[in-house]
Amino acid sequence: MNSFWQTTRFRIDLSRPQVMGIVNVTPDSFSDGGLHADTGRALVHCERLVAEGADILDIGGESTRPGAAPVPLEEELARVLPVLEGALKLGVPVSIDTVKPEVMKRALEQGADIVNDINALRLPGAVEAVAAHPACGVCLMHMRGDPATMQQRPAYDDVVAEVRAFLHERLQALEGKDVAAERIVLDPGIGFGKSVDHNLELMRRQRELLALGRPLLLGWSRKSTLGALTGRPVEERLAASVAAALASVQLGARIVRVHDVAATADALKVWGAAGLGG
Ligand code: HH2
Repeated sequence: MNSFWQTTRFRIDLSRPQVMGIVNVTPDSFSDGGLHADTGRALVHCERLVAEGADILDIGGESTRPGAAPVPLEEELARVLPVLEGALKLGVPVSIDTVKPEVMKRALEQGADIVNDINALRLPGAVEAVAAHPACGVCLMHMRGDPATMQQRPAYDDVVAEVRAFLHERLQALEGKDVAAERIVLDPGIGFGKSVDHNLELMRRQRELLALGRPLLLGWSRKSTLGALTGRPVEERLAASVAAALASVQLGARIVRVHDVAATADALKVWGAAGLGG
């Protein structure tokens, strides 16, 4: 397994698990909608996450929670580009969380390090936007359907096999455009067109996805499957989220995408000191 993730400015060493801190510049995200919805507050949040130990910042301007309304291109650009500009000065890799090729292009022109696409670059022009860049990193995530409909009775014969086949196909699509494998990480997309049982099956059998030969990124933070397991509302899922991050690292993930950076970074330090998850 390659233990680096090549991105625009940084070759990220994955020998230590990386904490990707979530910055939602949205009024309607599922757990923190509206909290960082203007540039100034979003940048304060970025600085705080870096101080808390974020290795990577992930900036998104469109909520992907089930049933979320789509955001027009100009609105998404207006939300994310000013935050990206400030975040790029903080000394850590910055990722842009978008499905729109035009947002990817503009963000990459501005210097973004990584494109994180929950749609795995399936919109026309998205693969090309990444392939036109010499070195940016990319995260390809599995999603069944789209955010408007994805939680309506998701069904699979074998969720792990189907996620794996999908990610394999997307990896090949990028490699076919000469995007080097070391720029790419993969994500099974917890909660995106999956039932509680599907998500837990993906967790238990996560190691099967390592056979694709690329590092895994996992995003369990505050998600509803953790609510189903614990009976807790979204604002009370810190312990469950940290446990899920540790479990995913133990099962081979190299990047965890989280809201609660300080708690996750601390837990991973102890985990690492115990010789686990390395
Ligand atoms: N989850 C969310 C958004 N982007 N990207 C990746 N690679 N993996 C994920 O699991 C993932 C993601 C959803 O979480 P959040 O950003 O907190 O909520 P919202 O989409 O409502 O803004």
